[in-house]
Amino acid sequence: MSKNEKNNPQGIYKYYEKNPESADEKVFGRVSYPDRRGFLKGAGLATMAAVLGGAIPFHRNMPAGIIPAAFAEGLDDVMIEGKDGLTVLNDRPMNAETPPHLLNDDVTPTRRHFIRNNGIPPTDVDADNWTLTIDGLVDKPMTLSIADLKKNFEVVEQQLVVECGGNGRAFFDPKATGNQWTYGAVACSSWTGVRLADVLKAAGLKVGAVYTAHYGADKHLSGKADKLPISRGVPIAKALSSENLIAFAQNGEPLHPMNGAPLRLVVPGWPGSCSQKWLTRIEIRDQIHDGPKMTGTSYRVPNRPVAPGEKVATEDFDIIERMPVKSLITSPQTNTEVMGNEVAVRGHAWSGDRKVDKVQLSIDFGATWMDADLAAPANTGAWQTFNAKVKFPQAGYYEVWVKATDDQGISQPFAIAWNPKGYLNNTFHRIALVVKG
Ligand SMILES: Nc1nc2c(c(=O)[nH]1)N[C@H]1C(S)=C(S)[C@@H](COP(=O)(O)O)O[C@H]1N2
Ligand SMILES: [Mo]
Repeated sequence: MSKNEKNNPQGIYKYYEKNPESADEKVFGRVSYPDRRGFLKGAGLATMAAVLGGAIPFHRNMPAGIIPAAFAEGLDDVMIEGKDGLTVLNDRPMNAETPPHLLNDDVTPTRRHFIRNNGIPPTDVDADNWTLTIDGLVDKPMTLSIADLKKNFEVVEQQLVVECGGNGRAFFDPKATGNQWTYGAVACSSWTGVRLADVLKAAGLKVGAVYTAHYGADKHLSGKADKLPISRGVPIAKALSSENLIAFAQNGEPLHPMNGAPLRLVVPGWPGSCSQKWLTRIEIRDQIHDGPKMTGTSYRVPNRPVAPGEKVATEDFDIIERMPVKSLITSPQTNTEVMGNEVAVRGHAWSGDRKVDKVQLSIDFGATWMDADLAAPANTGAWQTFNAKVKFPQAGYYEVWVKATDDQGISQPFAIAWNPKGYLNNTFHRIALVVKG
């Protein structure tokens, strides 16, 4: 649903009127249904019953596409099977973010992991018969099943940050087109898989290898089989760094269908778009990859400072590589009341493929800052959790601001470095608190 529809429960009904089956598919996510009453069968029915708080005795009578009246409010919480509390920004393709206070866990539970889709996800995914092909500039092109990957390579589990390059776009002025992500197009799940580097080494990179090219099984929004929604890649040096995984499990379970089941890349610290979902092929190329969303101004920023709203020639854009230093307050939730004069503040900080050295908080609009306690990352590519006790001098309205500084001494800026496509907003996160004293 669009933002407008979200605030207007009628929207969902209109939307179902047009095409109930595709609405079911989008609203309830994973679908493999043989007939019109799909979401009322199997997992869909169970989910719905759980959400409604009881079984639906007459579910066989429910026409396709009917929306239980109980869903007219709080729809955001129930829209996507296996997800909980996500805010839907767009339904075609499905894009949903996580409110900051639901990202409070050190390791993001799958149900809280955001969804960023450029196309139509594959349905009827068969993990047992899934294959990954490695080809292009390699000595030994290969096609591997998931079982082959597990058998032939060391299996590792790592906590890895995935953040969309457009996270924070909603705060651009002038506006940038695209999904209006606020804070929650970021997550740090625990991923299990094999190292991309190990697989590439086994295939043997040939002299002249420059870039990877990633391909997935999702379809272009037009539905045309020969058009890809997105196919990005990374320079060989980045591909060979040991934190990148070809992952088949998320938090100890198969990947969520919307997070790329049954196989995906996880390239932490770089734009999420490098982490191809529903991964089927990695091609090694002798040039910078030129697949969809690699060229033009996609995932690129001007190579010089520009004024807000300035037009920038396409040749003046550079491909985004590492993501910038950033932090997020995940507790307390913004707009809560604080009883007493003290509150425990908690959150996470991360910086591309660097470490964060320092996290600071301010309650006086940036005049003074205090250091928070900052934990080490669980492993390279994980975010770092911070904690602080914040005292307020008197009752009243406060904002808590957070600022992280990485191991190169680079801090978050106060103001957005505006760019035409709305990428890389790493300004301070702020929460509002009313202190009751
Ligand atoms: N096949 C495929 N892979 C994809 C995408 C996609 O649309 N199709 N979206 C990318 C983008 S832009 C991001 S930010 C991440 C988001 O991962 P998530 O949806 O699991 O959170 O997936 C990336 N991988
Ligand atoms: Mo993204």
